[in-house]
Amino acid sequence: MGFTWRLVGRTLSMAARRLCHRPPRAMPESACCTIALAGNPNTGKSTVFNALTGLGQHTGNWPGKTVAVAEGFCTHREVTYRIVDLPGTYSLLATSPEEEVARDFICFGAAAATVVVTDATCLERNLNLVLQVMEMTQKVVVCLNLIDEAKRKGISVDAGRLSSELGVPVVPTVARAGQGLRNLMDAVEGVACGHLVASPLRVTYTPEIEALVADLEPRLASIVAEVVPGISPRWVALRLLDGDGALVEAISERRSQKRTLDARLRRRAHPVAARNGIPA
Ligand SMILES: Nc1nc2c(ncn2[C@@H]2O[C@H](COP(=O)(O)OP(=O)(O)OP(=O)(O)O)[C@@H](O)[C@H]2O)c(=O)[nH]1
Ligand SMILES: [Mg+2]
Repeated sequence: MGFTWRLVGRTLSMAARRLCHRPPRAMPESACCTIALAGNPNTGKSTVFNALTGLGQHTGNWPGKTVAVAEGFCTHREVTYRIVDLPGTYSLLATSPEEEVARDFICFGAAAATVVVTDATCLERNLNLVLQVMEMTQKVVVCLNLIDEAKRKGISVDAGRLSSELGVPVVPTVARAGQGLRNLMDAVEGVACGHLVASPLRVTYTPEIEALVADLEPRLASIVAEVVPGISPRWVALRLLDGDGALVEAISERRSQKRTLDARLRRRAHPVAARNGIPA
């Protein structure tokens, strides 16, 4: 179910959607939430990651894969974020170990926001992944990197227009010079805290696919909300139609693990509640 630029172009020219601003709801001081950095190879993800996290990074292989994932911490406006630098991928269809790791992290990593780092000199190619991430989750920020290179090549990108077309924040940066990173973290904070509510542009498929999705999506909604909150049931329905057995297995495995854990916690909480006079 790949995308073509024609589809992207047609979808982008549909009615622009607006970001909805809600009154700021402060995060508790020193709270730590996870932010994923995704993007095509060579778009500057690690440069953004290094500029944000500085020292104290940790790099390790993803369990069971020889794919490196780096993590570090960044404090912005008194909130500490765990930043995870994902491997570069052109898509999230899980056809390579890198795609699988990036896809699984966005799906199961409980990230408060995913930043998609894009190359402003070849945006067309990068928007494919942006749309795929937006299909998975609403909590997306687009980092429009390599703005200096784009300028050098005579390319200018209207970040405001792109943001209203996509329905998610778009922040221009020159990561190598550290430019725009404060704005990027402001947008991340807005999306992670929930005071910047994105309404990502939705790709519409053929009527046959849409009819199947309309049937599956409501039936998946409660399982998805229980096991992978924040992930779109529409995206899970599309993966089911794509025959993605590994994803279905991963979701059902996590569901049974969660239920076992919940039952154990209830059993442990029961005597404590009884001692404190709280009915079970
Ligand atoms: N001119 C310019 N170069 C940049 C910018 N950001 C990153 N680079 C350069 O782009 C190259 C690739 O940067 P990386 O940070 O390694 O890219 P990446 O996305 O992590 O690459 P992979 O991990 O291989 O997918 C490096 O040479 C960076 O110095 C920028 O804003 N402007
Ligand atoms: Mg890198």
